[in-house]
Amino acid sequence: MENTEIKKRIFSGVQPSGNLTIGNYLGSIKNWKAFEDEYEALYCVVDMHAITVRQDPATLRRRTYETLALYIASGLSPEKNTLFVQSHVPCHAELAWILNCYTMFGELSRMTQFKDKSKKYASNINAGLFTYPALMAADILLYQTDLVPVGIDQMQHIELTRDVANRFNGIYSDTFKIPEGFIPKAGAKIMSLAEPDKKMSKSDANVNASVYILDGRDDIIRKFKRAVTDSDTVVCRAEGKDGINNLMTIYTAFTGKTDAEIENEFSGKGYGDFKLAVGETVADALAPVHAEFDRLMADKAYLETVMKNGADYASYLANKTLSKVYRKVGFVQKPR
Ligand code: AQP
Repeated sequence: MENTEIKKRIFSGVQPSGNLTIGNYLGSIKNWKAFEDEYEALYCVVDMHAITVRQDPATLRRRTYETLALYIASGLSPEKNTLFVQSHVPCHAELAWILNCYTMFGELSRMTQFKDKSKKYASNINAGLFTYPALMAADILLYQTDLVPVGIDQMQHIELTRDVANRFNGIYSDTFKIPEGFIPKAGAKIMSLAEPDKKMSKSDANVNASVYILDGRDDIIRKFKRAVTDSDTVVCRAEGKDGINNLMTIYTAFTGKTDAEIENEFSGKGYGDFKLAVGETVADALAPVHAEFDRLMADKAYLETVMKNGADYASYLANKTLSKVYRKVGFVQKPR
């Protein structure tokens, strides 16, 4: 259904590049439901971004379905939100090419995600990894997006999107809405349980560093029990206590409790009690997501209907922007 009430528009997405972590959940998906009534929202499974790192084709296909199922299992209604797969809407690739021509080499070279991933995947530093932000700018700008809810790690790409959009608008007159990033209050950056000075990532080779949304209860609790902390014993937020700070952030994101309330709850208790409480809380919160996920994955036909409807509507919106862009840059319209 087209946005006839002129609600503000939201766009966001997740790469099906691994098993989704509670970082992806708390930094993005979990917060999306709150926008459902106030905004018109589009959420994409960004499979084209995922292939900037080598993916096994069968696994990528499975994870694309799983990511869509997780969106719905996390509470997003396909009736109220447009849920779709990026490669089903060719306008993303088409606009990305154009934006590549308005994004500077120097800008892309400064992106920390590119620097980090070039180190991590040193034998496959492909051009797509480098121009990833131009594709992300296309994702966002195609829908004349107002707000992009993301974790902190993606803010640099949002800034670049704004710069590219302003540059294009400056050359050709207003074409793109300038989007704002939206960072959640709690959970904007969840750290690795094994190396708490590093972001938790779905592609981390150490499976104990990340808690996956679909981890079973026992695994979740075990991973939190093993979480790296420090030699202190008092549960409180302080500089140098990266591990405990991270666990407090996770606990807050799932319970809404403030730091003072957590410190009070665990005063006189040790790290062991706290880690167990965090593990149990996370496992309890994710149990209904697991049940709904299993139900959805058993109904591929339903997921495919959601995908198709989502892509049809997204294509309709995206084509409007793309044809405007084609006109502005001077492409000749194909004769009818
Ligand atoms: N650790 C995190 N804490 C909070 N938010 C996070 N996000 C990712 N990790 C954390 C947010 O999740 C959304 C989807 O991320 P993405 O799949 O587009 O890519 P990413 O940021 O590169 O996430 P990963 O998990 O680290 O993936 P890989 O390992 O494939 O690179 C974004 O909103 C992101 O901010």
